[in-house]
Amino acid sequence: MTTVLLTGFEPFGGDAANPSGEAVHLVASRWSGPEVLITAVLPVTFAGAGARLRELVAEHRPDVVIAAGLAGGRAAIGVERVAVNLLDARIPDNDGDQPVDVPSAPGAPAAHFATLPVKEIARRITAGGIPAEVSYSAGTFVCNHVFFTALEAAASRTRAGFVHVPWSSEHAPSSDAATLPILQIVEALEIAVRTSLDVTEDAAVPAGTLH
Ligand code: PCA
Repeated sequence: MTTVLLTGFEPFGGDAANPSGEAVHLVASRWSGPEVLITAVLPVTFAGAGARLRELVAEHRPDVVIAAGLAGGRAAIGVERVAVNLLDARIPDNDGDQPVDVPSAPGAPAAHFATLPVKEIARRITAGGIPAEVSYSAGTFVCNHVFFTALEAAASRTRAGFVHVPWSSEHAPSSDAATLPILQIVEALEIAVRTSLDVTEDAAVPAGTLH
């Protein structure tokens, strides 16, 4: 049985809501298979999030792992391509921990690439009328840590990656914040999952940035 693990996060940094956590609940409630979908909402803690993700991967042995998180201020869905082996927290996590300049996984390589078809995912989300792009930095906070952990923990047959989402329109922190309706965030994650299951060769199109 093909299994997908899709995770989101709890609220953090003073926000009342985290659209990534809300969206994975909604994806689960709409899921009709035929693959098994496992969803979880991770704590926004360096100590807890990576460990929980490792447990979920060990328990369910997923074929696809997609972790999602909030990138407040971004206007588009960001399909992350690069996870760095670095924790450099600009704010404390929900435990009050603020690691600076320590590795996500001591002894591991400096970076890992997502093993999802990131360009095709961004292309299909955009084709669905939802703004999306390939992103080349997932930051250095808990999301990047979970992204790096997913790529360390995943079996070689497993495809793993990370999707950053904007604030939801329903819980915008201010009236001029960049947002997307939560239903578009849900649809974007569904497209990311479906594309990861169906597409083995990524699209050979340019998606990089000039700076
Ligand atoms: N976003 C944060 C951590 C949890 C989340 O949803 C990040 O981008 O690191």
